[in-house]
Amino acid sequence: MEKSEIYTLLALTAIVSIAVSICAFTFMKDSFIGPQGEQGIQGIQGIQGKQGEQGIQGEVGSQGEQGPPGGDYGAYDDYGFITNGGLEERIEGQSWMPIGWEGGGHIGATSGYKGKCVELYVASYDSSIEQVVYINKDQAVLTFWVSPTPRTEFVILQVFFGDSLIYNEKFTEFSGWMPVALDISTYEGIHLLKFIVPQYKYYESREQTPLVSIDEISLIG
Ligand SMILES: [Ca+2]
Repeated sequence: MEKSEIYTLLALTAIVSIAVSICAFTFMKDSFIGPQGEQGIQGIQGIQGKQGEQGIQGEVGSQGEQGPPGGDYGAYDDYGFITNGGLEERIEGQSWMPIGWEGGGHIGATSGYKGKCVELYVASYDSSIEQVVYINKDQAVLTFWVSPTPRTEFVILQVFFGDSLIYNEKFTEFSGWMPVALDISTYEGIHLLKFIVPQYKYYESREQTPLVSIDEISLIG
Protein backbone atom coordinates (compact mmCIF):
# COMPACT_ATOMS: atom_id res chain seq x y z
CA MET A 1 0.00 0.00 0.00
CA GLU A 2 1.26 3.39 -0.85
CA LYS A 3 1.71 5.97 1.83
CA SER A 4 -1.07 8.22 0.48
CA GLU A 5 -3.53 5.35 0.46
CA ILE A 6 -2.73 4.62 4.12
CA TYR A 7 -3.47 8.28 5.02
CA THR A 8 -6.75 8.19 3.11
CA LEU A 9 -7.73 4.95 4.85
CA LEU A 10 -6.89 6.42 8.25
CA ALA A 11 -8.88 9.56 7.49
CA LEU A 12 -11.89 7.55 6.35
CA THR A 13 -11.66 5.38 9.47
CA ALA A 14 -11.62 8.50 11.67
CA ILE A 15 -14.60 10.02 9.85
CA VAL A 16 -16.60 6.79 10.11
CA SER A 17 -15.68 6.52 13.81
CA ILE A 18 -16.87 10.08 14.59
CA ALA A 19 -20.08 9.58 12.58
CA VAL A 20 -20.84 6.40 14.47
CA SER A 21 -20.22 8.18 17.80
CA ILE A 22 -22.54 11.07 16.89
CA CYS A 23 -25.26 8.67 15.76
CA ALA A 24 -24.91 6.65 18.92
CA PHE A 25 -25.07 9.73 21.11
CA THR A 26 -28.09 11.09 19.23
CA PHE A 27 -29.80 7.73 19.45
CA MET A 28 -29.17 7.45 23.19
CA LYS A 29 -30.22 11.02 23.81
CA ASP A 30 -33.42 10.53 21.83
CA SER A 31 -34.05 7.26 23.63
CA PHE A 32 -33.80 8.66 27.17
CA ILE A 33 -34.69 12.38 27.08
CA GLY A 34 -37.68 13.71 25.24
CA PRO A 35 -37.33 16.70 22.94
CA GLN A 36 -37.44 20.05 24.75
CA GLY A 37 -40.70 21.99 24.12
CA GLU A 38 -40.63 25.32 22.44
CA GLN A 39 -40.97 28.36 24.69
CA GLY A 40 -44.42 30.03 24.38
CA ILE A 41 -44.74 33.44 22.87
CA GLN A 42 -45.22 36.20 25.47
CA GLY A 43 -48.73 37.77 25.37
CA ILE A 44 -49.18 41.29 24.16
CA GLN A 45 -49.65 43.84 26.97
CA GLY A 46 -53.20 45.38 27.06
CA ILE A 47 -53.76 48.97 26.08
CA GLN A 48 -54.11 51.33 29.07
CA GLY A 49 -57.75 52.63 29.63
CA LYS A 50 -58.62 56.21 29.00
CA GLN A 51 -59.24 58.45 32.02
CA GLY A 52 -62.93 59.54 32.31
CA GLU A 53 -63.86 63.12 31.70
CA GLN A 54 -64.15 65.34 34.75
CA GLY A 55 -67.75 66.03 35.96
CA ILE A 56 -69.24 69.42 35.52
CA GLN A 57 -69.09 71.53 38.70
CA GLY A 58 -72.49 72.46 40.23
CA GLU A 59 -73.67 76.00 40.26
CA VAL A 60 -72.79 78.12 43.25
CA GLY A 61 -75.75 78.34 45.70
CA SER A 62 -77.28 81.68 46.46
CA GLN A 63 -76.38 83.32 49.73
CA GLY A 64 -78.75 82.65 52.64
CA GLU A 65 -80.74 85.39 54.27
CA GLN A 66 -79.19 87.15 57.20
CA GLY A 67 -80.25 85.71 60.54
CA PRO A 68 -81.95 87.72 63.26
CA PRO A 69 -79.68 89.82 65.41
CA GLY A 70 -78.28 88.09 68.49
CA GLY A 71 -80.09 88.61 71.77
CA ASP A 72 -78.78 91.20 74.15
CA TYR A 73 -77.10 89.93 77.23
CA GLY A 74 -74.72 91.54 79.61
CA ALA A 75 -74.87 93.57 82.73
CA TYR A 76 -78.20 94.42 84.29
CA ASP A 77 -80.46 93.13 81.54
CA ASP A 78 -83.89 92.87 83.10
CA TYR A 79 -86.15 90.22 81.66
CA GLY A 80 -89.67 91.39 82.45
CA PHE A 81 -90.01 91.65 86.21
CA ILE A 82 -86.62 90.00 86.77
CA THR A 83 -83.48 91.99 87.50
CA ASN A 84 -80.44 90.58 85.70
CA GLY A 85 -82.34 87.55 84.40
CA GLY A 86 -79.33 86.71 82.25
CA LEU A 87 -77.31 86.13 85.46
CA GLU A 88 -74.37 87.84 83.82
CA GLU A 89 -72.77 90.31 86.23
CA ARG A 90 -71.49 89.09 89.59
CA ILE A 91 -71.65 90.88 92.91
CA GLU A 92 -68.15 92.10 93.64
CA GLY A 93 -66.47 89.94 96.25
CA GLN A 94 -69.01 87.15 95.69
CA SER A 95 -67.69 85.56 92.55
CA TRP A 96 -70.63 83.27 91.90
CA MET A 97 -73.55 85.45 93.02
CA PRO A 98 -75.12 87.46 90.20
CA ILE A 99 -76.20 91.06 90.83
CA GLY A 100 -79.88 91.27 91.71
CA TRP A 101 -79.90 87.81 93.30
CA GLU A 102 -79.27 86.36 96.73
CA GLY A 103 -78.77 82.80 97.83
CA GLY A 104 -76.26 80.37 99.13
CA GLY A 105 -74.96 76.86 99.14
CA HIS A 106 -72.66 75.39 96.56
CA ILE A 107 -72.99 77.75 93.60
CA GLY A 108 -70.91 78.05 90.46
CA ALA A 109 -70.99 79.88 87.16
CA THR A 110 -69.95 78.91 83.67
CA SER A 111 -70.84 79.47 80.02
CA GLY A 112 -74.60 79.47 79.76
CA TYR A 113 -77.27 79.29 77.12
CA LYS A 114 -76.35 82.93 76.50
CA GLY A 115 -73.33 84.44 78.16
CA LYS A 116 -72.92 83.09 81.67
CA CYS A 117 -75.22 80.95 83.78
CA VAL A 118 -75.57 79.88 87.38
CA GLU A 119 -74.85 76.33 88.57
CA LEU A 120 -76.52 74.92 91.66
CA TYR A 121 -74.69 71.88 93.03
CA VAL A 122 -75.99 69.03 95.14
CA ALA A 123 -74.65 69.26 98.69
CA SER A 124 -75.51 68.32 102.27
CA TYR A 125 -77.27 71.73 102.38
CA ASP A 126 -79.53 73.58 99.94
CA SER A 127 -78.02 75.43 97.00
CA SER A 128 -80.26 78.24 95.84
CA ILE A 129 -80.67 81.66 94.28
CA GLU A 130 -83.63 83.92 94.93
CA GLN A 131 -84.95 87.36 94.09
CA VAL A 132 -87.82 89.49 95.32
CA VAL A 133 -89.97 90.54 92.37
CA TYR A 134 -92.71 93.13 92.13
CA ILE A 135 -95.59 92.08 89.89
CA ASN A 136 -98.46 94.34 88.86
CA LYS A 137 -100.51 91.57 87.20
CA ASP A 138 -102.56 88.59 88.30
CA GLN A 139 -101.12 86.31 85.63
CA ALA A 140 -97.48 85.87 84.74
CA VAL A 141 -95.25 83.53 82.77
CA LEU A 142 -91.90 82.40 84.13
CA THR A 143 -89.43 81.10 81.55
CA PHE A 144 -85.88 79.89 81.97
CA TRP A 145 -83.38 77.46 80.48
CA VAL A 146 -82.15 74.43 82.38
CA SER A 147 -79.34 71.92 81.83
CA PRO A 148 -79.09 69.10 84.39
CA THR A 149 -75.86 67.18 85.04
CA PRO A 150 -76.79 64.33 87.42
CA ARG A 151 -73.52 62.42 86.77
CA THR A 152 -74.14 58.89 88.03
CA GLU A 153 -76.68 60.17 90.57
CA PHE A 154 -79.79 62.28 90.16
CA VAL A 155 -80.42 65.94 90.75
CA ILE A 156 -83.60 67.79 91.68
CA LEU A 157 -84.52 71.35 90.78
CA GLN A 158 -87.41 73.11 92.49
CA VAL A 159 -88.81 76.58 91.85
CA PHE A 160 -90.86 78.38 94.46
CA PHE A 161 -93.01 81.41 93.78
CA GLY A 162 -93.83 82.70 97.23
CA ASP A 163 -94.88 79.59 99.14
CA SER A 164 -96.01 77.77 96.02
CA LEU A 165 -93.87 75.03 94.54
CA ILE A 166 -94.37 75.72 90.84
CA TYR A 167 -91.66 73.42 89.42
CA ASN A 168 -90.26 70.17 90.79
CA GLU A 169 -88.17 68.07 88.47
CA LYS A 170 -85.93 65.09 89.18
CA PHE A 171 -83.29 64.59 86.50
CA THR A 172 -81.53 61.27 86.08
CA GLU A 173 -79.85 61.97 82.75
CA PHE A 174 -77.67 64.76 81.45
CA SER A 175 -79.29 67.17 79.05
CA GLY A 176 -78.17 70.23 77.15
CA TRP A 177 -80.17 73.42 77.47
CA MET A 178 -83.94 72.91 77.62
CA PRO A 179 -86.52 75.69 77.80
CA VAL A 180 -89.07 75.74 80.61
CA ALA A 181 -92.24 77.89 80.64
CA LEU A 182 -94.55 78.06 83.66
CA ASP A 183 -97.88 79.90 83.97
CA ILE A 184 -98.32 81.57 87.34
CA SER A 185 -101.53 82.80 88.92
CA THR A 186 -100.58 85.62 91.23
CA TYR A 187 -101.61 89.05 92.47
CA GLU A 188 -100.16 92.51 92.45
CA GLY A 189 -97.42 92.87 94.99
CA ILE A 190 -93.99 91.54 95.89
CA HIS A 191 -93.15 87.86 95.70
CA LEU A 192 -90.08 85.76 96.34
CA LEU A 193 -88.88 83.74 93.36
CA LYS A 194 -86.49 80.98 94.38
CA PHE A 195 -84.56 78.30 92.46
CA ILE A 196 -83.31 75.55 94.70
CA VAL A 197 -81.39 72.29 94.45
CA PRO A 198 -82.42 70.70 97.76
CA GLN A 199 -79.93 69.16 100.11
CA TYR A 200 -79.34 65.45 99.72
CA LYS A 201 -79.00 63.82 103.10
CA TYR A 202 -77.00 60.91 101.71
CA TYR A 203 -74.64 63.30 100.02
CA GLU A 204 -70.96 62.45 100.16
CA SER A 205 -68.39 64.76 98.70
CA ARG A 206 -67.38 63.43 95.32
CA GLU A 207 -65.05 64.46 92.55
CA GLN A 208 -67.96 65.05 90.20
CA THR A 209 -70.87 66.57 92.05
CA PRO A 210 -74.29 66.55 90.35
CA LEU A 211 -75.57 70.00 89.45
CA VAL A 212 -78.22 71.95 87.59
CA SER A 213 -77.34 74.90 85.35
CA ILE A 214 -79.89 77.70 84.98
CA ASP A 215 -79.86 80.63 82.58
CA GLU A 216 -81.94 83.43 81.05
CA ILE A 217 -84.69 83.75 83.64
CA SER A 218 -87.64 85.83 82.48
CA LEU A 219 -90.90 86.75 84.20
CA ILE A 220 -93.48 88.67 82.20
CA GLY A 221 -97.10 89.59 82.93
CA1 LIG B 1 -76.86 84.14 80.63
